Amino acid sequence: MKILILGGDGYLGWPTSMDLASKGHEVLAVDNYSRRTIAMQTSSEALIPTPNLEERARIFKEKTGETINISIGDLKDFRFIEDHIKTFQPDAVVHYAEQPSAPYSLKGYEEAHYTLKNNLEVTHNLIWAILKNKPECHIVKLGTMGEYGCPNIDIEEGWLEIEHKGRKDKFLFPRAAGSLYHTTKVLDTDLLWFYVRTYDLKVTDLMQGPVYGLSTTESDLDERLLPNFHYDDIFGTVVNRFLVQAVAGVPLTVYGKGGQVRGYLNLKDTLQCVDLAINNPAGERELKIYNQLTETFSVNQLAEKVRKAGELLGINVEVKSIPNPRREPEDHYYNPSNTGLLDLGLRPHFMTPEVLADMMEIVQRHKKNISINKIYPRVKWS
Ligand code: USQ
Repeated sequence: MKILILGGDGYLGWPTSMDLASKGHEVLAVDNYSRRTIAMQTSSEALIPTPNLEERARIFKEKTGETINISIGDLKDFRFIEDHIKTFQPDAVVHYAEQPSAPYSLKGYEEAHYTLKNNLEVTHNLIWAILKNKPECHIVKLGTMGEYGCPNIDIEEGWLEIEHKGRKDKFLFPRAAGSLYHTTKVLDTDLLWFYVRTYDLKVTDLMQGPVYGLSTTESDLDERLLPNFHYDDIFGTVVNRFLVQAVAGVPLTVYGKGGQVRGYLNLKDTLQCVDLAINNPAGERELKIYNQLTETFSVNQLAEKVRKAGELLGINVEVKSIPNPRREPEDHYYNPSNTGLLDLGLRPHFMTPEVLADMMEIVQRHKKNISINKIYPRVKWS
């Protein structure tokens, strides 16, 4: 297939580009380096410096013989995205091109405005570029489990059947996001759903939990092919942060009571899920929604897992609760359904102490790059 990856330089976009190119697809990866720019502006640079996209594609070609085509530009410019859809004529688009950090979206007015504008305009431009130039193209959109919040009922996969006063109907599962970033994802879903039911767009929305990991088949070929690995409070997700804190000898920063439960998945499983979504496209007027997670843990359980992984390497890991910079439930019910992708054939890589210890070994090799200043939260929710 011809596959366009939007946000091809990102933590998920780059490994996805390599994975799909290795499977024989014709891949075009697009990015405007927004994450790299924000990382510099906020002193949140990744642990391991990564070459730019052109250079990464060159190294990837050298190692595998496969090609990843690159284009650098801003998808907020409608003509830029339209040109790519017109000339490349993709069968599928994987849309990661969003400002993905919840803390950044709450930093101040400028950051909130940028997140809102970027995420919604890019999604809307993509929709129109597809409708006008390749309406049968399947959009695989990265959503987030955070759209649902933490409801006191089981979380279904995207939809909920409701019986009200003797009548039944099916609706999008209620959304109640915990940050402005997560709210932009809710708005994306609504936009896509409108265009699906009104213009026959084909969309799969992947509701993903926090991802952890570094290793993929392709990134294992050369350290320069590793994804951007963040441990700062802006872009670092909790598991990746804890592993760096453990190596740095900083007590793990459990926010508040640590009873916050989320659905996690290994980076390798993100790649499987995207592949499964591409190979099982939504039909016309169908918005397919999958909950993309493989296991659920509280923050305290994660900290314990990292402590055990540290033991395997002879590292003594301390855990210390700090005041929660976020406004979120710290002790709550959480039971998301996730059978859709498993039924399609997803084979999860679970979070064992060995898996975490392998990651810690990579982090140890780059220990000199760790800056303690980037670890503690710099953004408060209110
Ligand atoms: N947390 C801590 N200590 C830390 C960092 C985080 O206790 O040092 C807690 C947070 O308070 C939260 C949980 O860990 O309760 C997860 O936080 P996170 O920073 O790993 O995840 P989040 O901000 O929700 O966002 C990340 C990605 C985002 C994606 C989302 C999936 O940055 O792009 O959409 O995970 S989900 O969380 O399911 O919405």
